[in-house]
Amino acid sequence: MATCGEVLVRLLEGYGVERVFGIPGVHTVELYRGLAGSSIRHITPRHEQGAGFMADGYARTRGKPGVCFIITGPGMTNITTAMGQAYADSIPMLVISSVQSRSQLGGGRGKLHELPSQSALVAGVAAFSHTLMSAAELPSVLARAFAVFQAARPRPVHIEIPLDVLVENADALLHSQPVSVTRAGPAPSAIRQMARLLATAQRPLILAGGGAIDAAPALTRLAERLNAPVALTINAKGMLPGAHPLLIGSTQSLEATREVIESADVVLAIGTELAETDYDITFQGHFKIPGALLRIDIDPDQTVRNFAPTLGLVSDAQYAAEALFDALADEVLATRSEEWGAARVAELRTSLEAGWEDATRGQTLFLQTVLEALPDAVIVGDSTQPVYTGNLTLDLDKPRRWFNSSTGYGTLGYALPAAVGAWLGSRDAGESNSVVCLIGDGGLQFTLSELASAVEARTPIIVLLWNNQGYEEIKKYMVNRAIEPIGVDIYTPDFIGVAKALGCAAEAVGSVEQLTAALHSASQRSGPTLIEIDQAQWMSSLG
Ligand SMILES: Cc1ncc(C[n+]2csc(CCOP(=O)(O)OP(=O)(O)O)c2C)c(N)n1
Ligand SMILES: [Mg+2]
Repeated sequence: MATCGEVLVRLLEGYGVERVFGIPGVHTVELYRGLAGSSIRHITPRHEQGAGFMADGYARTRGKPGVCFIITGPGMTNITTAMGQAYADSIPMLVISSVQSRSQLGGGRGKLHELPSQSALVAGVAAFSHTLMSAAELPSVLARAFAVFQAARPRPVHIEIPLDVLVENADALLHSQPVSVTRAGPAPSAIRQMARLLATAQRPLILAGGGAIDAAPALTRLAERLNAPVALTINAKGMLPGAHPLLIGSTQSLEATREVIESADVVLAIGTELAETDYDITFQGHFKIPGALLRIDIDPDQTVRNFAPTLGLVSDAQYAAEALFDALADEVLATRSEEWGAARVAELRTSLEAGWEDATRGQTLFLQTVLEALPDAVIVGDSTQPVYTGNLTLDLDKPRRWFNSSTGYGTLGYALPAAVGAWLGSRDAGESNSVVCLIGDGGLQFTLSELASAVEARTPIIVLLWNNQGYEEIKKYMVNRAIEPIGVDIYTPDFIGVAKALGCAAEAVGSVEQLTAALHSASQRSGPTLIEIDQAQWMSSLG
């Protein structure tokens, strides 16, 4: 006989799942019965938040949902933060958990791991949370989950399986097949209208977000045909390579870039929320789009949130960008001023670069040193100084190579477990990128124990620890508001000693040369390395 738990594992294999992240407990052992004989490999973090962040990093490099097996109660409350980050950044994640037996749901009897309503608690950070009331429902609820991942705005999905359902006989389901759904394409009439508006525009401009990363080739052709400058969100970085003459970068929160966007007469916003962490990171307000606004998004809600469009279109970004490019072949383009397009972008970039402060320059040099030593690196960032800087100053040559928790939900501790997941996802995708975790001394202390998971999973991630002995970003906010700093000068341990004790290679570096040498050695290892950079020492080494 096959149990519901065993059939679940087979169905997940059918959907192409290669890894699950989880910490087993008495309530989930039945999820593991089918795992040993399957092709799915299990990764054990040290905390369920780590499982969620690993699944998130995995999804971003693999381009497939990250899957977690989680115990009911504390396991699920632990993973909700990671689900919140994935929800905010539209990352596909499947969280499968146990829950009390059907007859005891909501019983309040004080059973082990019991919550009043686990599903209600998790529903706020999921596309949906479903309680499987019989094994027979399993194929259809998995089909719903994968329909979200394949064809809707990707987000976490939670399926909880009552303990008695988990062991139900599910022989009848052994031959169920995975279902596949194609994303929606654009309505031809809307494409014609948008193409007409873009063709008559004199100063068109494109704002692209993480929802559009698979549309990179089509969008690049479109931008080139229109001579339209392109601004990318953090999650879209790399859609246009750094040297592309139409690439503005990701500086939408800065005044000079805002002036360019304000002078555009038609703005195409595609796969972007137009939200605070990409367009107003210093919380000043005043981001404006006075031109006609064309919005394309897979999520109908998102075509109208934050900025009402002149025209909104619900579609997959790639299909829409391709259709727009084709439709423009039938249009005569308005004569464009020579001062627009590449010329305007070059002027903007020169003026922005002239204004970077010393700290920004020093941290940019730090990031460039990393990319020179490891040109293919995927850089997974936390919420720390050099990540904020890179968000503004760094351009990548491919998408899925720069992402961090400074955006969206903004969770400290993300980068270490997410880097482990990203390394595994990169390997499962058949790529051989180095994976770098860029994290502060505060952020690292949230998930430091995941260094042990990285050792165990044999992931040779390179953890770059930016140490300034405190929560510097928050200290700055306090000082700027004349609040006496409290709670921000934290005790920082001997990270090198801790990392070594956890089984990692570790060293401290203080200059460009030392960093380059340390990165080269780290990239030769089969396990993780921690490289500590003292902020003050780094800045003074630059003279
Ligand atoms: C879970 C969580 N708690 C608190 C914060 C608030 N917060 C944002 S940045 C920051 C400082 C982080 O310190 P560190 O990682 O050392 O980076 P630094 O600012 O010093 O470069 C804090 C406490 C947060 N973003 N997430
Ligand atoms: Mg710090």
